[in-house]
Amino acid sequence: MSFEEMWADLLPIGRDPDSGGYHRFAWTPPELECRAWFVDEARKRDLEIETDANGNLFAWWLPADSSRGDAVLTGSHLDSVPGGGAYDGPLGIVSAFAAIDLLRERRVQLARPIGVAAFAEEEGARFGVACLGSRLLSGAIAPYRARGLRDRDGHAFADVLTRHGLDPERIGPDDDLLGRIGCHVELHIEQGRALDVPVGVASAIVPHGRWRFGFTGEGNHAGTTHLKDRRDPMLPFAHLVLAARQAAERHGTLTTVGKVEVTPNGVNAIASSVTAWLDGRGPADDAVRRTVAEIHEAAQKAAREHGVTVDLAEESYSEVVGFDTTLRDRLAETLARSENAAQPSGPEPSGGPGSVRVLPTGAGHDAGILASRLPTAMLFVRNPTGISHAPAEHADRDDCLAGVEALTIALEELAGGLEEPAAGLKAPAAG
Ligand code: HGY
Ligand code: MN
Ligand code: MN
Repeated sequence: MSFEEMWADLLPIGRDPDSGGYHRFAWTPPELECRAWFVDEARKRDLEIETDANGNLFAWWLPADSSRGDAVLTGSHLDSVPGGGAYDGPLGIVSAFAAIDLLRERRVQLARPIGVAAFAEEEGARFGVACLGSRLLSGAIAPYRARGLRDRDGHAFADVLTRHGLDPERIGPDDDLLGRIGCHVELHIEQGRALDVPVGVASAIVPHGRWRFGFTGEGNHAGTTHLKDRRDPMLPFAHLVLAARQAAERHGTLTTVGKVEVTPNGVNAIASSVTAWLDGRGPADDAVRRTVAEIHEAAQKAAREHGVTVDLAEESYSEVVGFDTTLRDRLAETLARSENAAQPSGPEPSGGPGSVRVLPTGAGHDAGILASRLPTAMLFVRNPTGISHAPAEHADRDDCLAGVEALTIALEELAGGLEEPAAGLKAPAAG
């Protein structure tokens, strides 16, 4: 099954035929269909399939001696943001299976296992917490808090797990599983305009978080309630949105209010409450913290002026992630060597990490969460549109294949190592 064939199989799942955007929310039919695709591809490759207590999926290629320790994990996530692009998440998983195929074609003998992960609820689009599966696995979120998370229809995360054969009382950090993983390399589409060559290596993830603002006023009739008698939560909400942009400009950060829920959400009814989510990111923790504090003050001031109450909850926050420099440089050097090796004869190849783009990102990833527990790294694939979390997100076929080649080289560097058996000896069956 080539990269293109796998990609073609996955592409239609959960895609809105009108907008072209994806709606693959954790444990909903489209994402379950993606999970089934993952299991099918793993089975085709005789990989050992594992679902951890948190609902993260793993497919393991074991070395000939069936050892399980010090594994090199790759993969990404299958879920999407509402109306998301095709590449954010799935590119890392399809590339991982394609890389395993190439390693086998090249008869690479594993010195340690290679795993492909599909982490659960990376986008947090259903239960509100980004990287929920990897946060649970690494102990970055308390299990009781995760159990209580609810989706917009009121379904509790615990009940959804139960419905899919998992025990919500068993969710949480899994030191045994983490203990089997030596390092993690996630391949992901680059989500901005930062990469002008097919493949790059990540240096860091900037601090980022999401906050929920709840404005409570008084529902009333749009046609019979005088302005002076209103306690309309829409007004402090409007101040929040404008204050977010102004604070971002002041502090050199990025703020987004992309999700809002209005109750009762009627044309001729003054809202009784408004819930709005703020996504805040920036080059440094204090800049992000100051931005959010200023926005909160502005929201409180406007709420007071309109007889509305406002409450604020931090739903998730990730401090700056500096990827493992040894792993990062080893990947960069490996890719540089292969690039140079691949270069036609001509000017002396530059070699060394300098010849491979190393860049930070403003997007969060499971590799950023796992970085607190084990050495992690990321490979980025160029996105010519520079758009992500939207249908226009794109990676050219040649760049996707360059990403597969880079991942293959990286996995061989990290997990390969046994010499090809002497001619005539039977190569151990692929584990
Ligand atoms: O929101 C993010 O940065 C990531 O795409 N989950
Ligand atoms: Mn994303
Ligand atoms: Mn992603």
